[in-house]
Order: sequence, then C-alpha cells, then structure tokens
Amino acid sequence: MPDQPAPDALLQATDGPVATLTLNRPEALNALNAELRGALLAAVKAASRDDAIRALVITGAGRGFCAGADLRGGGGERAFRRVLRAEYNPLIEAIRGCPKPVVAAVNGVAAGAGFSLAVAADLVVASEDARFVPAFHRIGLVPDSGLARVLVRTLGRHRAFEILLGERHLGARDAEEAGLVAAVVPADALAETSRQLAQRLAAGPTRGIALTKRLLAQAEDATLAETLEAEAALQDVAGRTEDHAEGVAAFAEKRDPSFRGR
Ligand code: T3D
Repeated sequence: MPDQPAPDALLQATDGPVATLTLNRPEALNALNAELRGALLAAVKAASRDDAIRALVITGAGRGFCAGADLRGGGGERAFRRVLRAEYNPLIEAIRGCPKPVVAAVNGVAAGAGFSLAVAADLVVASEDARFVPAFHRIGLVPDSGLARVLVRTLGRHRAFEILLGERHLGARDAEEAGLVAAVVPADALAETSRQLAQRLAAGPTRGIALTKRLLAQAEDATLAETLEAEAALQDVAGRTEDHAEGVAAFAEKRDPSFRGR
C-alpha cells in the first residue's frame, strides 16, 4: 500500500473575515516542530497582509492547545539562541504586531512555548479543562517566547516566579482570575464562543483596532508623556479613517455602525 501523505501540521480555514489557524499535531499535543513553527509564522504574516482578513483565531486540534517545543522530533536541537531568534521570536512578534485582533482559543493544555503562544494573543478564551503549564523548568530551561515578560507585567514578579517555578497550578479559572484569560467556557462551547468573538471583532473598525494594538504595545514601556504623545499621533491617523466617519454618522443617525475596515 502506498504511504499516506503526512497531514498538514497547520490547518487554515476562513469564515468571511475571520481566519482560523489550527495547530494539527494532536498525537503530540500540537508540539511545535520546525514545520509547524514555519507554517504558523507564514500564516500569521499572510493574514496580517490580507485586507480581507480582519480577525484571527489560533487553536489546537485534539485534546491539547500546544505542548511547546517538540521534544521528540529527533536531532535534539541545542542551538537554542539560533532557533529562538530565527523561529520562535519572529512568531511571537508577528502575533503581537499583527494589525488584526488575534484570539487564542485554548482547548486544552498550553505548555512551554505553547503557554507563551497563547498569551501572545490579544484575547485568550479557554475551555474549562485548559491548563497553563510553564514546563520549561522541568527540563532545565528558562521561559522563552516572551512568557516571563507577560507574566511579570500581568501578575508581578512574585506571582510570576510561583507560576514559572511550578509552585502554583494554573488552571483555566486561575488564569482568568489572574487576568491572562478573558473567558472560560465549557469545552463544547469553545469553538463557537471564539468564532462569535472573532466575528464581532472582525466587524469592528479594523484600522482603529490596529492602532489600538500599537498604542497598547507602546504604553507597556512608555512614560505618561510618551503615551499621551503617541495617542495624539495615532488618533490623528484613526480620525482620518472611513470607519471613524461611519461611527460618528451612525451615532448621529441613532443606528449601529457598519464598519468596513478602512
Ligand atoms: O527546542 C526548542 O525548540 C527551543 C524552544 C523551547 C521552548 C519550549 O517550549 S521548552 C518546553 C517544551 N515542552 C514541554 O516540556 C512539555 C512536555 N510535555 C508535558 O509536560 C506534558 O505532555 C503535558 C503537561 C503538556 C501534558 O501532559 P498529559 O499527561 O496531559 O499528556 P502526555 O501523556 O504527557 O502527552 C500526550 C502525548 O503527547 C504523549 O505521546 P504518547 O506517549 O501518547 O505517544 C507525549 O509524549 C506527547 N507530547 C507531549 N508534549 C510533547 C509531546 N511530544 C513532543 N513534544 C512535546 N513537547
């Protein structure tokens, strides 16, 4: 019998203005091998450029979201600096810099760089049985793919330490309480909840949302004066969009706005 072709490591689907990217290595809890890392980066970049796409969902096939780096891929990658710089860091930066809202639909365990990947999204929706496992320290590594920064900024240094060093189990509800997760839903409602959320975001003023993402990223590291200045500059851009004009017209006409992402 001829060999079956290997299934695609990443599934891509579009539903109107929403692109859904599904990590598809369920037998390894969607661990990130080189193929999946490359496909995900390419897909996020393509969606960022595509004017027809106005929101993204990232999720996992099977019972896991993503178990981080593939530990069984063979070869035993030890050139961590190279692989992080060339593959993981550009992926995290592509998600954070994506001019469209990115929703992570966390359908199960998110471990190691899979945890980092989930919280790189703008909004995280988790199933009740999802859990967030740093995993790095168990194999003697440091957290990577931006996780330490997100945790320190969201939770403070002491709680970040507890979580990263495994002293604190982080289930979906704990992550919600900590401010990392926007909503926790039953497993069988996750896909539909994420779809509706992404469709709602995709119907928003896409350019204004992109500018808001830029402002939030800028505000993470800025003084008040710098943020006020950035707001003035970005508002100038937002104020010239068709969607701003539509929003003001809709307000005056007492109707819902119909944004076109322009
Ligand atoms: O090297 C680089 O690329 C540099 C970058 C590093 C960044 C990182 O992400 S380092 C952290 C790497 N990830 C881990 O250390 C997580 C390892 N996995 C686990 O600790 C556990 O599997 C989980 C806590 C995620 C889930 O536990 P559980 O009990 O629900 O599932 P399981 O039975 O352990 O795993 C199910 C299957 O998935 C199993 O395969 P099998 O035995 O049924 O054939 C397991 O081997 C496989 N799997 C889980 N994680 C990985 C994996 N296969 C490859 N790579 C994995 N990371």
